[in-house]
Amino acid sequence: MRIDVLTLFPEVCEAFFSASIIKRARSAGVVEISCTNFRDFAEDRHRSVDDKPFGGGPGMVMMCGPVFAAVEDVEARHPGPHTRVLLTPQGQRFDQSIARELAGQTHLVVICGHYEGFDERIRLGLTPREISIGDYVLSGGEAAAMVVVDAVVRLLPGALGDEASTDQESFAQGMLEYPQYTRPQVFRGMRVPEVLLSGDHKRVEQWRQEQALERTRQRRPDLLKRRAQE
Ligand code: 6GU
Repeated sequence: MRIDVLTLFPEVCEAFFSASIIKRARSAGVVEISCTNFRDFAEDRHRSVDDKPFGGGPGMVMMCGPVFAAVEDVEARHPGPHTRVLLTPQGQRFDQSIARELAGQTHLVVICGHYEGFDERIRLGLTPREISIGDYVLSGGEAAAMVVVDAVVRLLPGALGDEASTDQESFAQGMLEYPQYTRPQVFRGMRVPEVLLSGDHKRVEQWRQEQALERTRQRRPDLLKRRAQE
């Protein structure tokens, strides 16, 4: 898979994509990620990427020119099917099933806005898939791009190495994770549950399932309802 992230803050995104699992996935050739600055596609000598809204009002609006030019440039340099993703609080709420869908694509072109919003013709002309990461306001799409790219990349075959698999994870199963413990067996009087020390894999598995179910029931009953409907 290839991912192009188009942003006004490529260094911020690049730093995040250079650590941990994403770094490893890139080194392993599982994903190619490139961050591009809209400002490199500005059309005036001030390198403008935003301007005041027609009709007045507060804040600045991302201009069409640099956004269209940046998208068209990365797509021309990497022909083939591409999936345009626009990060905006007005988009569809991101979840694990959207992450899985995006992980099945070959080239994601991720557009991060900043300022008060995008010129509407960016939506109309580029017809991107619009995604939000939740019901709160961020100052820009960069943090959302990191969230989406992280959730997608770790689903790509080979991203987690041979040892791990994502299909037993929280949300993949439509449930929260069971409690985990590591050394020491007793910490400040708190003991690791006996079953986990028993060496009885069947009992351990059963305990974990019960714990996951109970935790989901208490904290996220909505997930169980959704699971029942599927
Ligand atoms: Cl994708 N962008 C911004 N600016 N704010 C958000 C968001 C995205 N998702 C939730 N809030």
